[in-house]
Amino acid sequence: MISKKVEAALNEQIRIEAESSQVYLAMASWAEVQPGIDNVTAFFYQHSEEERQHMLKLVHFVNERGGVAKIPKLPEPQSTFPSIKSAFTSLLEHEIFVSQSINNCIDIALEEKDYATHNFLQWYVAEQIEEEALARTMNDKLELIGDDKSGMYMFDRDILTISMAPGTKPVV
Ligand code: OFO
Repeated sequence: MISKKVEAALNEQIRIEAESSQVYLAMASWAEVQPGIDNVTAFFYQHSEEERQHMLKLVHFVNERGGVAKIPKLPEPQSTFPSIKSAFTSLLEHEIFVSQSINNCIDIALEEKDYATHNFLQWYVAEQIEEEALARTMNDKLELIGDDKSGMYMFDRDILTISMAPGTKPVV
């Protein structure tokens, strides 16, 4: 059984995971109408889908542990980006924010001596380490590429492979 405090923290995390899914869906839709970045588009769609799975995992956990999961209302996400680099910078910043929010949930679980929730959240800790690392790799590569069109061509060609490299996680 989870306490009201843990329930509230996990419901806030449900909102954040749902928002992440929306934010990346908006990036995917924006990317889809930009020329020549089909794999970047696929990456954002897959990432959005993953975030939805993260949300669902929390919904089931809260309900199974005697709480009530809340399905949140979401604000409209940013729908246009000045560049591919700026979309990936937002992605990295967003992942850092999500990691902090997971840490906050863990602090509350420990305060409440809720070791089951603490254990459950370790999956999210590992996930965030991988996602932050992946987002940093993407940003570093885009920094190097700058305005070079052939570099961008290769970035799009390789993005799905990069996202499955050792030390990062598969995006499918
Ligand atoms: Fe939910 O994994 Fe990142 O944000």
